[in-house]
Amino acid sequence: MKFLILNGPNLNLLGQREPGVYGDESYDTLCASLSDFAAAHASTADFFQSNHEGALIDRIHTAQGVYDAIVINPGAFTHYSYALLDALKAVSIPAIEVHISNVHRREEFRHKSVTAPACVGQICGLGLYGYRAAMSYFLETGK
Ligand code: CA2
Repeated sequence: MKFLILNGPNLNLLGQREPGVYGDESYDTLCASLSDFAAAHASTADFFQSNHEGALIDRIHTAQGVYDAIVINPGAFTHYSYALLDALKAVSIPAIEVHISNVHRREEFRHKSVTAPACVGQICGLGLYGYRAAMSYFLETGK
């Protein structure tokens, strides 16, 4: 399978701040381990992180016809970006939304995802393992 792993605002700071919430692994280490995981399953993964809504939307548009599955952590855009919702709906690539933290144990505004309705499902609270869990779903179900 060809995976596109998308990460939204501030996730480039992984491992540098708030380790109690987001762990101590860096963004680069996460990408390397997911790349290895994909390779171990005869698959590939491409990575894109941006702090800009439009850049994420552009990357989703150009993914059409190229990738089999999207794993996306939209960061705070999760809670209010109807533009990201529309972009995910505009492509026919199945997506899973991942949150590192358990958003339901946090502030009220994090309980609502406007982007999840465009996704097959949502994983939250499993730390960085959530990305692999999402990839495993696609690998095992083929959809
Ligand atoms: O739990 C998640 O993965 C979130 O998507 C992370 C977002 C937050 O706005 C969502 O409500 C839940 C924030 C990402 C911030 O990433 C940082 C990583 C390390 C240090 C500081 C911020």
